[in-house]
Formats: sequence, structure tokens, C-alpha cells
Amino acid sequence: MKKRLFSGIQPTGLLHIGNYFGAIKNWIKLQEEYSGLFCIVDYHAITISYEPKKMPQRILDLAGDYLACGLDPKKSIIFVQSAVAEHTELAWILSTITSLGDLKRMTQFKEKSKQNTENVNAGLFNYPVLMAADILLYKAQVVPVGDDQRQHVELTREIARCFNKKFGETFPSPKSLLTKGSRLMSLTDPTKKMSKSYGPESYIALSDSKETIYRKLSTAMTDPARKRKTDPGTPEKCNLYTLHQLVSDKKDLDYVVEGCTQAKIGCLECKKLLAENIFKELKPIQERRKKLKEKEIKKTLLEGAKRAKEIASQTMREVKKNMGLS
Ligand code: AQP
Repeated sequence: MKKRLFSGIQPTGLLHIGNYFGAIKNWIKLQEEYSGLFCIVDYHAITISYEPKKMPQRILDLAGDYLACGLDPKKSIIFVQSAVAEHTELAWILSTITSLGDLKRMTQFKEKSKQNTENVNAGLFNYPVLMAADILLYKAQVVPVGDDQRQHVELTREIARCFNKKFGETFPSPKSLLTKGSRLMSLTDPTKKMSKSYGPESYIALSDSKETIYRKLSTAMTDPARKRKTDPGTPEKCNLYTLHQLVSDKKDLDYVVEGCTQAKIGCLECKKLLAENIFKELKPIQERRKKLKEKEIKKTLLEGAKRAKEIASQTMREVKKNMGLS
């Protein structure tokens, strides 16, 4: 039997290339080898302020993006978290064995509570417990995520270990799977990770045109030590070189490294080539996205929820039995 895999993304805005290179691109490869569950984690998304009227469309858009990127409903289960009530049921149970000290250490909570000072709610604090429930409900062994989520997967392992010790062997210990694009940085502030919530100029969206990509890159920060075109640059210190390494072939990479270190090309030439290569990667996704019909997306989500629910309810029966609950 194939090993099981779980991953998800919040419907909090347009997908960006950090989400793509950090997680989704890897999903597409992994869905061949694993039995995959790919979730739209709307219960996570409501831990920050949002507009309820926009949520249904955001969910459908994200599901459409999953399909356009290459997730195949014949191979994987694609579904919305709130359609499977067992996620929150298991989250409550797991919260009773999760240490408060561990939750207080979580970097994402610290960062998000600084970003959303007007709405630091208990759900934001308990986010990692719900994420542990998402993963353990399906007894997933692997969790392909970006670097920012690694700490949450480690906590999930700890929660699984604690549950098994108290109530008997129930959950496997999940592992995170990272890619070489597991931490892309913001275009406007390379000390912060690229994030949906830092605004559209800080990221390249999967739906951006070549012109928009070039415009965003042209003002993006590069190697901070390189002030003029005639100064030699240091590609390893440049946020945009990291992006080149994800989308450019050896010939283009050699051209950029030689041109930059020997001051033969300026940052704008490097950015132009980068814009072209990023767009080459995104164009087929954008073309597939345009052809998708809303009806088809809704059908995929309904079928996905049904299949996910079958696995989830079986796990909940086992969990409750082991805990002496009805
Ligand atoms: N900058 C990034 N580089 C690499 N991977 C990233 N991921 C997010 N940002 C980067 C990965 O994308 C997946 C989905 O993330 P999410 O939407 O569930 O939550 P997030 O990590 O909080 O992503 P954002 O874009 O920063 O969203 P907001 O602004 O809404 O919080 C995860 O696997 C994540 O690691």
C-alpha cells in the first residue's frame, strides 16, 4: 500500500511563487508515489480577519489553482477542510495533550500576532493543534511544506508521540518534506519570507503576466552591496539569484553569475532574464487555469470531501475507542 501524504494551503489570497516552489510543485511529483490528500484549509484562514462574502470564491479559486498546477483528482483527494468536521473534533482532543509551553514557542504565532495586533485570538494560538489534527486524521506519514511550517510538523510528531504513549499506538510519526525553494523571501524586504499577507508588490502571484513580473522585479531588492552597474555583485547574497536557481537553466545561470561578478551586466538585465524564465514556468499553469470550469472544480471538491470523510471517520472511531469515549 502507498504511504499517505497530507498538505494544505489557506485560502487567504492569491497564490505566489513561494507557495508554488515551496510546496505545490513538489506535490505534483509526489502524487505519483504517495496516496495524497490536498486540502484547502479554510478553518486555518479564519484565524485572521477576513471578509466572509469573499471566502467562497477564494476557496474555489484556490482549488482551481491546485488543478491548474497539476493536481489530479484521479490520483489524489482534493477537498475543503470545513467539509470534514472530524478535523475540528480531533483538534479539540489533541489540544488536551498539547503543552502550552510548546504552543508559546511557535514562530508563526509570534509573527502573526505582531502582524494582527487587533485580532490575536485563541484560534491563532491553537493553529498548530488544528494542523496536527489535519495530518494525523489521515495518518499521513509525509507532509510536503515550506520551511516556515517545519516547526508545526515537528510539534505534530510530539503530539502523536504523546497520544500514542497515553492511549496506545494510534498515529504514525509524520515527516516534513522540503524542497530547494522551501524559503523564498519577499521582493520588498528580503529579511521576511514571501507571504500572501505582505501585499502584492512583495510577491509574484501565479497569475501575474510577464509585464507585471518584470515590473515587480525591477524594483525588487538585490545584493545590498551592489550600488552601481559597474560594481561587481555577489549572487549568493542576492534574493533574486535564489529565484534564478529555481527557474533558469545552466546556460542562463552561468551568464548571470559571470555577468554579475565581473560587472558585465547590470541588475536590470538579470531581472529581465529572470522575469522571462519565471513566466515560462507560470504560462502553462495560467493557460490551464483559464480553461477550468467552476462546475468541474465544485464536483472535484464534493467528491474529495466524501473520500476524505471515509478515512477521517474511521480514524475518529479508533481514537475515541482508544480514549474510552463513546
Ligand atoms: N515564502 C515561502 N517560501 C516557500 N514556501 C512557502 N510557503 C509559504 N510561504 C513560502 C509554503 O506554502 C504553503 C502554504 O502556505 P499557507 O497559505 O498555508 O500559509 P503560509 O505559510 O502562512 O503562507 P503565506 O503565503 O505566508 O500566507 P499568509 O500570508 O496568508 O499567512 C506552506 O507549505 C508553506 O510552507
